[in-house]
Amino acid sequence: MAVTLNETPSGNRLHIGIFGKTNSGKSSFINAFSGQKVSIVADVAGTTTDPVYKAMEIYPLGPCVLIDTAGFDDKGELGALRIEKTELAAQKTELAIILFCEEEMKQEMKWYHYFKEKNTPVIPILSKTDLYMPEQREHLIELIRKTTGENVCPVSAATGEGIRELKELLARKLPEGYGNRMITGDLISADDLVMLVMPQDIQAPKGRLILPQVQTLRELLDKKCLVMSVTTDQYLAALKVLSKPPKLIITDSQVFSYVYEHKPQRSMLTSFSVLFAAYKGDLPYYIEGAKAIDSLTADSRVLIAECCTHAPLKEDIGRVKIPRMLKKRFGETLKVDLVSGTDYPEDLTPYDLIIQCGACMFNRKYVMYRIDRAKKQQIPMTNYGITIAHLTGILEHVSLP
Ligand SMILES: Nc1nc2c(ncn2[C@@H]2O[C@H](COP(=O)(O)OP(=O)(O)OP(=O)(O)O)[C@@H](O)[C@H]2O)c(=O)[nH]1
Ligand SMILES: [Mg+2]
Repeated sequence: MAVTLNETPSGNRLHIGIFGKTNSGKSSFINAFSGQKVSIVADVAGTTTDPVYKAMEIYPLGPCVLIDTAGFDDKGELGALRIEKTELAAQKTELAIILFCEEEMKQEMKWYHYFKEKNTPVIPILSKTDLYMPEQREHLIELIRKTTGENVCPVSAATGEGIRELKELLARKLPEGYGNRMITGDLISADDLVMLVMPQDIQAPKGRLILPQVQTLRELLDKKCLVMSVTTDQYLAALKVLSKPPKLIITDSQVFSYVYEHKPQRSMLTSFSVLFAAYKGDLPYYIEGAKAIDSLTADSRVLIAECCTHAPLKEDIGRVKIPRMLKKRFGETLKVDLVSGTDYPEDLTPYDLIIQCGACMFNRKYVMYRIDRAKKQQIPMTNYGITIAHLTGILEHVSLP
């Protein structure tokens, strides 16, 4: 949970991935599109190796992350590593731009189908249009249109042709429901009093708030709710001064039991993790996954998937708290493996359960990709907050968005 207000959190930005052969002009395109020197451009195949992630505001799209990737046709061992990174970028991509540059388009179409299968909108581009004679250009546009069944956007990074039109097209192609997802669902509406219990402990970044708190606060303000934020030690004092109980209390899941024990009867209670489980993932699957906790034994193996790569602190929730709770209940021999960042095993079958963090660093598309993989291999999956709520016996008392 290391994302803070003043950094460039990418979890809630529209991720636009740029894909194409080596030398098709991806990096030049991203530079022209952003009006900045984001990526290195060279007349050598394989210039871009690791994907480049550039966060920026694009009118009329709003906050986005542009992802420049390595070309498809990378060969050799290093090539395989690059392709792996390109695949990771593809898993995060919510809107794909594929650069076509010649009649041969086998790889381009492979990626086109990959995105279509995942319901990710794709825009095919004919790149470097300044290099073609008019008939050749029309011929290629028609060929790409016929093969993909999509309108083709002709673009030249050299002359700037097509860039403005493309931005408008992107806004029209936004993924369905994009920007409409609510963190708090219909739990509350205007004028409702909402209390946020947000311990600012050693885990919290100095002088800042973590992203889930920032996003929730912003949404509540936009919804015209009356919001009160307290640290855990001020929770009881705050309840005392209020003339009526809060309609909803949203708490950090680490102090869930305490907040539940002292909550006014009429107040609904939920946690940031539960809200984000629904916002970023598949809440019904997570709740089903939490039930699988009860069938764990001393021989079970659990995977904890942490998205942040922060230096682990004392009492770290994924490394210390959850493993301790599980071992206490099912025995010290229960095995817990932890992966962090974008590491996530291909083969999940050795595990009886996967416990995912709140994923504030990642976008919904990527989290859903992880859940999908767990579903395909029939492995139950849940997240930190829901695990804690289940283990402390309060999941049934939690209000779901
Ligand atoms: N004439 C013209 N040349 C272009 C255009 N876009 C890119 N180029 C040239 O094509 C070459 C490759 O461009 P890059 O942007 O590095 O291509 P890339 O797809 O990022 O290549 P890799 O990173 O190696 O996969 C460079 O020499 C660019 O100057 C364009 O719109 N018009
Ligand atoms: Mg490049």
